[in-house]
Order: sequence, then C-alpha cells, then structure tokens
Amino acid sequence: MRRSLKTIAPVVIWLALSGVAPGQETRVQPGIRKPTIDDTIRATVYADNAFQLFINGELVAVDSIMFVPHNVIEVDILPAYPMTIAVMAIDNADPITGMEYANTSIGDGGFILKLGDGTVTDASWKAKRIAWGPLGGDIQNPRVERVPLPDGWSDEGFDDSEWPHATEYSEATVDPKGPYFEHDFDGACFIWSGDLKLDNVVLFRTVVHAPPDGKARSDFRGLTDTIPESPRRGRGGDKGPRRSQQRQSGGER
Ligand SMILES: [Ca+2]
Ligand SMILES: [Ca+2]
Repeated sequence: MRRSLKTIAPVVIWLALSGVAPGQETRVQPGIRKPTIDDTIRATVYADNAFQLFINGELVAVDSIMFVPHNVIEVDILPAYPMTIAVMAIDNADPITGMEYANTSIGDGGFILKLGDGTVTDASWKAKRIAWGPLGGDIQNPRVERVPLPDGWSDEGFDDSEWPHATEYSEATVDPKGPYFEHDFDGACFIWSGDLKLDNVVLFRTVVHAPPDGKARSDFRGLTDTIPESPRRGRGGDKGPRRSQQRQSGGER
C-alpha cells in the first residue's frame, strides 16, 4: 500500500531535525560506552552558610540548608577535564543590613570543597565578591552594596583573569561545626574573599586541567549525540564493559 504524503511528511521533518539523512542508519558506536557509577567521583562540600556548585557549566549541587544547622553536602559527579568548577557561596545575611539574628550580629563565611580526584579548595581559586555589608562594619547605620552577577560567570571559558585569588582561612578562624569533622577534607583549605565577615556573597572559580590523582578517566561529554554500548547485564553489570576505548582525559594514558 502506498504511503500518503501526509504520513511521510512528519518522518522527513523528524529526520531533518535529527540530522539523520533518509536511508542513513543510526548504529551503536563500538567503544563508546555508557558511564557507570564507577566513573563518578564524590564531591564533598561545606559552606558557612550555603552554596551552589556548577561543574562545566551545569548546576550539580545546592546546599539544602541555607542557614543553620551547618551541614555537609556530598554528591556524585561525572568529571570531564579540563573541568571548570564555579561556586556561589553565601554567608547568611539580611539583604538590607548585611547582618543576621535580627540585626544583632555580623556573621562570617567560609567555603571548603574536596573531590574524589584530589581536587581541593585553596588560594589558586579565583574569588569575586558580589554582595557585602554592613559597610565599614557600621552596625549602627548598616548598609550594603552589591554588584550584578557577571554574565556567564559559571560557564566554561568565562574570563576570570581579572578576579582576585581566593584567600585561605584557618579551620580555627572559620570554626566549622559538627558535621564538618565527620567528613574527609584532608588537604583542602577554607577559602573566601578578602573579608570573611563583611563579604556575604562570593563567587569562586577554578579549572582543573587533569585529575590531581593522576588516574585516567573517560570523558562522557556529548553522549546525547551517540548510541553507546550498554553495560553488561546482570550482577556486576553496573561495572561496565571490560573493554573501553572511550576517549581518555588527563592522568596516565
Ligand atoms: Ca548550609
Ligand atoms: Ca557576613
């Protein structure tokens, strides 16, 4: 039976939009596999008081408690190098006065991060303050200032060359609370902008060019445009195929 134009037209339009030419088969690409949980690394983050974490331009974690109690967030992330890490760190503060606890106190900030590939926060990160106050520490006439978020500040390729470096603060100065000590932050430093007390919203950025632990890891970017091989089924199938020709990034090759 002949197909009518009305039947064929939507298929032609779909093929055109999908980039698949009529008659061209879409096939599984050998050697390109799906990532498994073993391809992820753990991100462990503590902020006084809250944060948003972007990896390669994608929002991957949000602090679930904006103020108190102080909490640690742990999430699995799928790394790809060079890896751009961007953070908005927030010290809880009244947006009008810059103070907290009913305008009776100037709170201080603090941010620390460690990834399963050995990436840690330190003074090599860039830091830019976005909101600060009370100006001059004046709690009698508290005022704040803020600047707009730079366009694309969390994106890969954003030019942060004019941003100052982050300042490292000791654990004693930041004085982290309970949950912090139950997690592994070995090797990481607390960072903030130049003023731990008055700067209330701070952006951080860094680019990790290769895994610090030297371990080769696959790059799974662009999987949306491929049909990868499926992991083996059954017990242990989540470990993924033994053979992988996935493109490698960083570390030993
Ligand atoms: Ca929090
Ligand atoms: Ca503050």
